[in-house]
Amino acid sequence: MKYSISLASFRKIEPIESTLSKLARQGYDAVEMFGEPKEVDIQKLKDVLGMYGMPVCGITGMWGRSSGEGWKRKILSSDQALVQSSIEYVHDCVKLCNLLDGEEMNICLFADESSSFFDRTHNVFSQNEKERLARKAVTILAMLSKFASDYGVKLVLEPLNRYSTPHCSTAKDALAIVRQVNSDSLGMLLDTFHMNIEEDSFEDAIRTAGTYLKHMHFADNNRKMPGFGHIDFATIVQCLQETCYNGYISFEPNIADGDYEHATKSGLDFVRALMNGRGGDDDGVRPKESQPISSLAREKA
Ligand SMILES: [Mn+2]
Repeated sequence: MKYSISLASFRKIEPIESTLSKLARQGYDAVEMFGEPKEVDIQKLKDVLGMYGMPVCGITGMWGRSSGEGWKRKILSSDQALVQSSIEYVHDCVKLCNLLDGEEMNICLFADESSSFFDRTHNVFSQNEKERLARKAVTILAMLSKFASDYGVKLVLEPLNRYSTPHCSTAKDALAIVRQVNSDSLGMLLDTFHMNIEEDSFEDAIRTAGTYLKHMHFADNNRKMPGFGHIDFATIVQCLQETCYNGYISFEPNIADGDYEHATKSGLDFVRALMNGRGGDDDGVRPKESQPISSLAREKA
């Protein structure tokens, strides 16, 4: 299994050089570069990646609220100008991916907030509207995957969750679109954080994606590194092994400050141990961030 981590997790707290200098010693095979092509000095980036011997596995699309520009990255907008700029955004990321020798970029499907007015908490969203937008997604993704294929890049459709976009939030939603596009250059990405909110079962979602599953994002239910929350990664890892998944496990944690080296190292070690058939809850491998406040309180009491 190959392990990667998303540089998007660190971009607000420090320069890429600092992140790579810390991660280079931790055992990651690659990094995901964040998709902000207009902010990147490619030669400088290639130099620093080369200095730390860190390959790029792909580009993390900065969709939705993950970016200040995210509001205009809406492939399913009813505003044609926004659709066009979203298409150009993907083109620019695909070119960046190619220049960095990466293999893939994730696509998330956003539409206009106003046209998708719905009850986020309960995910009440009409099936008709969902199908209408899925048809639109198929047309655009067919064009984008052809473009990506010309650059030797694969697109991977990533379901998110109801709080960011309702248009593609489960493996089933993504599979319906990917099947219709029917291109070798379009696969699927499943993200454990989103799966935890939307899927009936981690295993069913992974089996639904089947051979279309080309990339995995790993974060715990609280979006910390795996092992720092309550997602059952042992079951997920076992299912990935049973389905002969051979893409990257790419970590996508929320990182709050520069003091993250324990988390990024022990989260990776935790998943690696599960892959190697160790690391159950009873053998002490599960990482600890610090002693939980509740147990300190109990000791004092
Ligand atoms: Mn993700």
